[in-house]
Amino acid sequence: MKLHWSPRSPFVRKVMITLHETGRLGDVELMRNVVAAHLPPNPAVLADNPLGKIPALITDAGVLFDSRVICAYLDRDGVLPDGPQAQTWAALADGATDILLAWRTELARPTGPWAAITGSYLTKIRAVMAHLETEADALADAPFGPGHVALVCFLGQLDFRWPDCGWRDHFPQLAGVAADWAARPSVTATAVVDDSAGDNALTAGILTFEKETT
Ligand SMILES: N[C@@H](CCC(=O)N[C@@H](CS)C(=O)NCC(=O)O)C(=O)O
Repeated sequence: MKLHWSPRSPFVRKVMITLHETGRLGDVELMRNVVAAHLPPNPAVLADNPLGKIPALITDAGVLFDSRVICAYLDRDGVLPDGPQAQTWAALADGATDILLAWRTELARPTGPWAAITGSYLTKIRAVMAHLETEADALADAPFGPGHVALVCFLGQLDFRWPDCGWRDHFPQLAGVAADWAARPSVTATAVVDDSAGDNALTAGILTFEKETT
């Protein structure tokens, strides 16, 4: 199998964690691709995924996308316990990750970001984090599954692009369970790597959490 891959992509990371957890890492050849919503679609990716997005997995049975489809395919033997709760956590995490990516794109807009939409993103991310704080016990009690995989990648993206947002101080229960996930070999082995450093200052100081949410 071949995977359209980037070390910076939170959605690709879901696939990489799943490959580690299922012991299938050796079955996949990684193909480095640069993609971004505001760049012309990468032709190599577009040829396999008309949406121009990664991850996309090339298998003998055809090309698979998106990350949730790929992860389900890779874990067809059920190593990571799945179910409606796990999928709901995955949907929440993926939706929040979509927001973080769209927010970055908005901040890169040459004419400046549209304040109405970045304000909406901020409100939603705060709501997601407040919700996850209330789910911390349930997350800790549930076996590590597809929802946890997606949450690791969402929180990893938050740490990668908004390293100073201080979410651990505001959401200590979530920080506690996230620290347990961070110790898993699949998670440490897939830490985000910025192989084109230089634009991280773009988001500095934009995302903060309010005292009321603690
Ligand atoms: N729902 C998709 C989202 C994938 C996605 O947004 N990937 C980003 C990279 S992390 C991408 O390919 N962006 C390029 C674009 O939007 O054109 C999934 O779960 O795989």
